[in-house]
Amino acid sequence: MLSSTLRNTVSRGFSNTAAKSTIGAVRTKVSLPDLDWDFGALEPHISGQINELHYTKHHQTYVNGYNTAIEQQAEAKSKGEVKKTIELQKNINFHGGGYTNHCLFWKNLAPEKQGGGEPPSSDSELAQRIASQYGSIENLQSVANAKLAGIQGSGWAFLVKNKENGGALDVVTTYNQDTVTGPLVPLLAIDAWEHAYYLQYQNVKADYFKAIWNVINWKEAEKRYLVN
Ligand code: MN3
Repeated sequence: MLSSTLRNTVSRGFSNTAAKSTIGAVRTKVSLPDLDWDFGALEPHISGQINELHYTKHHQTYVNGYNTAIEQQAEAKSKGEVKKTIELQKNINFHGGGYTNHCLFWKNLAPEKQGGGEPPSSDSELAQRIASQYGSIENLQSVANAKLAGIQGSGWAFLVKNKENGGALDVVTTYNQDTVTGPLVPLLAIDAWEHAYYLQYQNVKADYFKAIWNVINWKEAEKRYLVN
């Protein structure tokens, strides 16, 4: 139930961030997704304090910012204010990306008691793809951690499936709240903003990147690999 609610919310976010005309369309406000676990459930890898602030403050800000920008843009469009309409698109992309990325992030994390950190089943398509491309899940994690470490400032790393390349996997990074679009289907989203780790890991972000694999929800990544 929760997962289908979240999936609906995520897909709604994607369709809203696509710059299609909203004239005459019903604008649905986005809201925070339900979490499948308590704030403290990812400890010791991610502290409860981080999760609480991250979800109730940071993610909420993107929700609010997106809803506001969509309303403002609809108003600007209705008045024929082209310059303002274009300017507001920046806010829509930023907050809509932040909203979407965090929905992916929460869902692709799970407490160890709920399967967090357990690699995908070896007979799954995803596990076989990882083995053929990276040799092992450990190698994939090393590639991802190196890319995460290479982000200068705020951004995200995504494990993606490229629909235009036979479903090949790749690890891509984005800056700020840019999300992945087009043929790139996000399987995992990892938040590399300081707010995601600083209260616990301070300046040693490499330790956060290592630790997060203990709470990665590979079951969710497997689902995303198959569904999309
Ligand atoms: Mn964040």
